[in-house]
Amino acid sequence: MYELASKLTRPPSLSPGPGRENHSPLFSVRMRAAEGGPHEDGGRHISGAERIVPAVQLNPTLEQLLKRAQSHERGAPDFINLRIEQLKPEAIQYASTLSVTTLTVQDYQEGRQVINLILEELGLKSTVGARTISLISNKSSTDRGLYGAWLLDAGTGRLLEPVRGVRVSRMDLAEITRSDLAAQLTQFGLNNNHVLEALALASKVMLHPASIAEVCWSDDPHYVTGYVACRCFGYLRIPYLKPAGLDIGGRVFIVRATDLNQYLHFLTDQPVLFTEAAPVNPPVNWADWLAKTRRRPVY
Ligand code: PML
Repeated sequence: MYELASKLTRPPSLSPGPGRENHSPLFSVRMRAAEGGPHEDGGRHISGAERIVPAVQLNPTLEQLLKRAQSHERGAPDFINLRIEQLKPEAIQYASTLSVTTLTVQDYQEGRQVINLILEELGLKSTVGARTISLISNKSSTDRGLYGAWLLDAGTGRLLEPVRGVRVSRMDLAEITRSDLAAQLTQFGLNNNHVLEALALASKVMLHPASIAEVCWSDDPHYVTGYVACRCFGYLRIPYLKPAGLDIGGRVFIVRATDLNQYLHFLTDQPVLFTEAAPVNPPVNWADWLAKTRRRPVY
């Protein structure tokens, strides 16, 4: 089991990450694409991605992100927003990613039961798990405008503002972390953008003490894997969480009572660069994992 050490303010002990060793400025590059107009005007979400790169990487990064927006299996966007912002060096937080473990399941029904069991291990009521799964699985495939995560109150299971969802922004893996993770993930055939980007996002969300857990599965029709992330168990991948071919997926952050504005500000505005990678563990059957897991009621 890997417990993420709190590294919100501590500078990284190992790799400094791109830009820190030569003091070249870092830029946040964000892409979001939709069909039927911008997301805020009700466009259907097609694709989104986040990078933090030094100036020399801006051109190739823009090219990669544009290509991704234009070649997504969810469709052809008629709205693409590419945004570049220079980051203040002192504003960037450096951190470690969560550890990664794949819990094997037989099918998506079993996968969804495992989500419930993990959330119960964290001390959450079964109604919170049920509400989380129902929110994601009942999201309409034509739901326009919603492309961020829902926030759910950990105690009541009630949806919090903004009900249209929050997009987590300004996080990336430093090059050295990307290579380290690529080497580790390759051993298990998992070195792909879905895993790397979801891991960076979940690791950022879990840096905030109000975050108790995140549950997500992809809205890409042929990507059926999802995860539960939390600080004590790390990033727990579940290979099947929906039937293949379905373009319904989403994210829910289960949060304790907190200053919501400050929480949203952290998720959307705080730049976080992951300069260390926690271990990627071998896959394990979910029941074996659960039998060896110590209950961690954090709520
Ligand atoms: C997404 O890419 O839309 C979410 C992916 C979630 C699971 C990624 C993984 O395989 O770990």
